[in-house]
Amino acid sequence: MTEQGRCPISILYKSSVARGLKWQEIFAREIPDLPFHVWPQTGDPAQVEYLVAWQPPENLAESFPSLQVVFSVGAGVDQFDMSVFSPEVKLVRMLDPAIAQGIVEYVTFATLALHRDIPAYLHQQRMGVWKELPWTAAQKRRVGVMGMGNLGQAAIAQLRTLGFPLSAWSRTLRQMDDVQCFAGDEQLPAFLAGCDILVCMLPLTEETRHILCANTFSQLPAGAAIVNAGRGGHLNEQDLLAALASGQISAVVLDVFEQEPPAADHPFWQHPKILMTPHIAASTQVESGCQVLMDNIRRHRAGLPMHGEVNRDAGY
Ligand code: NDP
Ligand code: OXD
Repeated sequence: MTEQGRCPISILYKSSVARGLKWQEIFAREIPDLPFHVWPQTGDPAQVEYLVAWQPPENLAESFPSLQVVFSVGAGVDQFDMSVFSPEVKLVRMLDPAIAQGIVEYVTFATLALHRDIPAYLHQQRMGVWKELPWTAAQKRRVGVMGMGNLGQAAIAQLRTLGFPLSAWSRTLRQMDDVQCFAGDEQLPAFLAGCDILVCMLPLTEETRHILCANTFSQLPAGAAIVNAGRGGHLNEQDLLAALASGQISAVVLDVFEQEPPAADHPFWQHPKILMTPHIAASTQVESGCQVLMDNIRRHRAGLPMHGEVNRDAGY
């Protein structure tokens, strides 16, 4: 990796130490001349050109003057305060195929759970009630996905095999076979009006914070259901409780929360219309994530664009 006459360079990893040590082993095997340090070990800070982190260390610019790229260990980058990165530093999100696989599984599970009234049946089970609820064919259950990026599109491709009529919404207009596509704020009402199940697969940005709010719920068909596997910040929790109480929203599956874990007395824990999971929809895997990172570093060294470069103006 080192070129003649160039100062030595290194990578600094700052996240779960156990995972970092595994990545270090893979780098030592596959790119032995690129030192890989696991925080709090940093080696010579002046040599750190690549940072792999969930949360970067403080005083980034002063501490690591040669920094060129910050890689998120996850698909999301909302945890980063982008103002701390100098404009020349590139920011890259993780496009691990294992994350896409996890999201495909989770969105399929959650959509089917809502389609087949599983939250209501779980409640009935706890109450000792044996009662059949009305059944709706998948062909009559309209599913809409907010976010048509790497993960939204992967989820849609799987949902298509189950026969649901599909629509999707993004910032710029996208196209996918057999999917009715909408874009931008202007087309949001038309998109929402056709979603019996709404799946949020958006990144969290200033524009998407609290997008799952009373105004959005009121534009869905009465009794619609929601999956949130994006970020907790997408959901206005008080508005959701009110919409569940009124029946405007019938049930939800939530993987992400404003505060994780929610406080012990949070009303979501015991709510009969809420199915909760502890932010497990998908996560970066050691082998595949490391391959994606190594590929991107090679691309950067070769002057090529990296996969997953973040548009800082858009915030994702
Ligand atoms: P991408 O950047 O690939 O795609 C984002 C999509 O959202 C794009 O289609 C984009 O539109 C759309 N979008 C962004 N802003 C807006 C807006 N204001 N209005 C309408 N559409 C908008 O992201 P990924 O698919 O890789 O990931 C999405 C998110 O999933 C992550 O940011 C993360 O928060 C979450 N996630 C959750 C996990 C979990 O375990 N629960 C695991 C991994 C990720 P356009 O196509 O026009 O750019
Ligand atoms: C991610 C996540 O962003 O796990 O990768 O949420």
